[in-house]
Amino acid sequence: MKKIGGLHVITDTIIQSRFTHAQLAEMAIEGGADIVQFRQKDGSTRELVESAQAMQVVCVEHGVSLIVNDRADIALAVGAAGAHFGQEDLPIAVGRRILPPEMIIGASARAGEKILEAIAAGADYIGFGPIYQTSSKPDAELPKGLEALQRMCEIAPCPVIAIGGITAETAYEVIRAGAHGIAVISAVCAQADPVVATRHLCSEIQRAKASLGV
Ligand code: TZP
Ligand code: MG
Repeated sequence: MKKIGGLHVITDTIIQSRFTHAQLAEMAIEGGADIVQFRQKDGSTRELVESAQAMQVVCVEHGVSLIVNDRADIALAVGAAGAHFGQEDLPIAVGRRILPPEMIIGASARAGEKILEAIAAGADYIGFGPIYQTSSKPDAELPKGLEALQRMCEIAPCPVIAIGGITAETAYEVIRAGAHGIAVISAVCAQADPVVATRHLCSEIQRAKASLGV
């Protein structure tokens, strides 16, 4: 069984420019993140490989999994633990065909039937959102809310990672709604101290899981 952690921190150098991807990964890991995800929508392939490679060095050093958003080639090139594909990215079945079976594949799914399709095609976990309003993804859909998340978690035969506008104030209710974990950008990358922010998120996730007895 592949380990899909409870806190995925997605590194972002657009919403903030104080830290590089690798520095953010280092701080997120120090704060307790289970998975860090490299996500960069522009820049040359050369630049992306270099940033992802620097993150992978940090991840290997600390025994934390790196997931690369969208780019199976970069995930393979740097020896990442997995890749995450959105609904406009590589189809999950194609990703599964070109990535080794031990690699984690995450799939964004917007609706119940998409979850089942993604799992049938080989996804190991589902990303669902945005749960709340987000300004980190300009083309994000309208917020789906906790009730939709709860329904998704009931349908999904796999871990569901909730995303979109989740903060330390809302992490508790998101996990209580049934999510296996959360993925965040601004709640870590845009905070004054990303290490402290990550720690706070971890403790809220743990508090929610303890309240559910899991
Ligand atoms: N996919 C759906 S919402 C989102 C992505 C990548 C952005 C999440 O960023 P934040 O800052 O945690 O709302
Ligand atoms: Mg994408």
